[in-house]
Amino acid sequence: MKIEVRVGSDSDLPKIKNSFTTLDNLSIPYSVRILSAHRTPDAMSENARNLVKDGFKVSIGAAGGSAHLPGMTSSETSLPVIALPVKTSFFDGMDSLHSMIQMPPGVPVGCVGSGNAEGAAILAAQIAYLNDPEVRKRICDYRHIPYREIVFKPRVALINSSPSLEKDADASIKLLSSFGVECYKFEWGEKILEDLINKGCVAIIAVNPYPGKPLAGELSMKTDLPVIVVPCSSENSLSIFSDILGTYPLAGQGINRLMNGAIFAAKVLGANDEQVRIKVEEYSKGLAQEVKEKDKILVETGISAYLDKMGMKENGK
Ligand code: RP5
Repeated sequence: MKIEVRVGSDSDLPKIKNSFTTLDNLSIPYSVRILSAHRTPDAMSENARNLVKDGFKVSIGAAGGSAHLPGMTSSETSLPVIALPVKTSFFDGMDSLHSMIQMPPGVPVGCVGSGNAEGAAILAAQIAYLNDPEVRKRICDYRHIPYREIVFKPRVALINSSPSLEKDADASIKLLSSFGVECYKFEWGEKILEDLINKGCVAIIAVNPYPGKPLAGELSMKTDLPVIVVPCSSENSLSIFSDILGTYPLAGQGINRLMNGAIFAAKVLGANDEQVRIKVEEYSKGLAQEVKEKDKILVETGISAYLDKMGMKENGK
């Protein structure tokens, strides 16, 4: 079994039924668990830590309200975790989505729109079976999109037409290379899909700087290659979520979180390439070590000395 679906409560099950029917229609098996980030944190973490050993390639974490399940799961596994915000009675699931999406640097999830259970299932299938032509053909038939042969290599496309994220784009390419993943840069254009497939890319990171235009969403409707979208903006407007708020099978990242998009891409490829996965695992251990060292210094020196040492002003950075 390659796909796990975990819900925070049994009350989520009827609300994400489309995930199950979609996977059933694709004849793809999956395991379903009730694992709450808040009510059963130990069981939730332990199961997340065992996902790789148990043969899974991807997990869908569905939860509502203060929806920390996918983020906490991602903290405990090198596999990609798809965050499925469950619709709630007060804010139509926007509370769930906002609890999930803006993950801290280094620990990404791929977030779909609230209630987008079908999109989450399709995305999970596309990730788990990226290197399986037979299942890819089934997915393409189901989605009424043309099947294109690929030779699986850890190679991703980065579409970025946004100068404000240029530095992050270069840093992302460097980071991906340290994971053994090649990354080619592209700009948005008519023939983008053809161009990146011709280059041998098998996953796509798309920075979308155009509020209200779901460019990445539209791209995801033409291909079964996993598409990761990074909304990019300096404005406070919900229209920058136009990709994520649709019903597309997209792995949405936090605003301007391009590096997380790159790490999520590495997790997607790592699910299909053990050497990449091990590198991602080592990277996460390094992140944890950094935080532990900072905590040690803080405890030993106190707040003022710590802020001085780190070059941080007392009222912010
Ligand atoms: C979340 O709290 C669950 O994912 C669910 O969406 C919500 C409510 O849970 P119940 O009170 O219905 O069990 O953790």
